[in-house]
Amino acid sequence: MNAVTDPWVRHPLAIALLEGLRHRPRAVAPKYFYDAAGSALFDRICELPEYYPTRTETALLAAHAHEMAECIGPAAELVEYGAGSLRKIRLLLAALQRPARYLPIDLSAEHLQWHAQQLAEDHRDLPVQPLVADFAADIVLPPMLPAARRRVGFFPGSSIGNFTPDEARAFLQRSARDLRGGGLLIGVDLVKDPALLHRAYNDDAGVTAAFNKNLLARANRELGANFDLDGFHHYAFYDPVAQRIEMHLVSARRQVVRLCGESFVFEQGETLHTEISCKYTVDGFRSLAHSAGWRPQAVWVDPQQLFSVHWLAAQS
Ligand code: AVJ
Repeated sequence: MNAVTDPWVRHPLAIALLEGLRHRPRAVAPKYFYDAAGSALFDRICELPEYYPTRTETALLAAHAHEMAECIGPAAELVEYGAGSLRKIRLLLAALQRPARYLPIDLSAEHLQWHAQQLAEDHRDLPVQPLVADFAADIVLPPMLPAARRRVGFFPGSSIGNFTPDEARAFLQRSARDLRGGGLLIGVDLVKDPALLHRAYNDDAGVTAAFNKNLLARANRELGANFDLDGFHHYAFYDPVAQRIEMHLVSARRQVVRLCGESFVFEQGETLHTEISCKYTVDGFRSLAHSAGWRPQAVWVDPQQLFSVHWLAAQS
């Protein structure tokens, strides 16, 4: 039989990597971390002692779920951006009045399907409609259910930090349009002692390094590339001027990598930029949201001021 191989040239990861490797400085968007292995590694990051965001935000959601549910109101449709393992939504669901539907959006199709199934089994009356989509661009939401009163976004984890402030504003403008008449509950990591930030992205167990290198492992698995995972150093640092973490893979030596029939020379010390994670002050984020057409309302911050959760109201 004449077997036809995958149309790998049109593979989104192939397109992004080829373009990112031809460009200087070399860069690939962080959304490509999240295949099934990357999503599992990210779940392990969330459990690390150094990685405070997940723990802190989860505690805020647990402590203030009823106030948040009050903001969201009854019979809301919840749209979650970058739903991951669907853990945090459970805290809100426990406090919400008659949620009309839950629409988790994620790029990692298998991971999303599995966790959506688990959630649906635990919430028999809740319609769950997973969407495999990239919210970095326009998304098309299905029409609201007739029984729903409003549509509310949930964007936890400070994933908005993966966008530059300009890209974040563009996302907030698109979501303000998609969630017209509703609101957005969004988690935002705060500026803080750089040493604390540095530790959060340089854990002792090396899970963040493995997560970073999973991008290369993924290229090897899915695209037949030949990245040597030991030939690259995980390097993450906080830039206090730009108020962001930058994560890189730094070539340990001069090497040549083959990808989709093309050769790429990495000089010693040359980097592939894989992620930014922007941090905000509470006021800085509120004014960004305001400039994107939202009305910033309640904010919840932990006593150590590590993390913030914002309720933004949309125009009607
Ligand atoms: C999922 C984007 C919020 O920026 O902290 C964790 C991803 N990268 N450790 C973050 C991440 C390295 C995370 N976000």
